[in-house]
Amino acid sequence: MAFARNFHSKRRAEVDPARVPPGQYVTPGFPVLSAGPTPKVVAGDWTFTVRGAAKNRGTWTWDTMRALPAESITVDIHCVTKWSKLGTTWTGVSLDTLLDNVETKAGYAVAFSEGGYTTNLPLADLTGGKAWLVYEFDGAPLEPQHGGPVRLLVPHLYFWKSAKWVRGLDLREQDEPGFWERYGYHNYGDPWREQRYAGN
Ligand SMILES: Nc1nc2c(c(=O)[nH]1)N[C@H]1C(S)=C(S)[C@@H](COP(=O)(O)O)O[C@H]1N2
Ligand SMILES: [Mo]
Repeated sequence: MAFARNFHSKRRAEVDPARVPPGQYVTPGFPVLSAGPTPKVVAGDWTFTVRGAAKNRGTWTWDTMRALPAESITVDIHCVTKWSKLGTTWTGVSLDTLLDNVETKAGYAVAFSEGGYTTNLPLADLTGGKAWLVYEFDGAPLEPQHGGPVRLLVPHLYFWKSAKWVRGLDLREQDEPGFWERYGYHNYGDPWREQRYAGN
């Protein structure tokens, strides 16, 4: 028992509290949170489409996406159900790279996924080195339950904005709530301001 207590207090002491947003706890695990069943998405059939209010809309396949410059990033992630996971490492393509040739007046984007999940973000939160399309977690292909083959990663917002099985972006001049946002989750979702639900 004494060992267990020491073990836990030691683990807790290793966490830098400055990295944990208000109301969150740190988990060493990697919980799976999905609103429905895990869809079967085969990498060879996967496409990513930028559509909506833009010139130069485009579609990438697995191969054309993988041919783009890749980055490895290590970031902390924060779920609105209060778990945070520190120091997660992902590999993927920056949204800056994908949106480089997309000319748009749109201020907003709705990310859409295989299976019908959507989530909305200001376009400015997808650019400027803040968001990626990722296909590896911890050096291995992203598991289907975590959104493989490809998910969105937007670590500065609550993790529901990181659409799993992402298939594209709908660019919009007007903001429109996505799946959880329509159910009362906060429209923006900044974990540092504890924007969990509408009205927070
Ligand atoms: N397509 C899709 N993406 C999704 C979800 C979902 O249900 N479907 N859940 C969101 C929520 S609420 C969270 S916390 C994270 C969970 O990702 P994980 O299962 O890899 O931990 O995915 C987000 N992206
Ligand atoms: Mo979540």
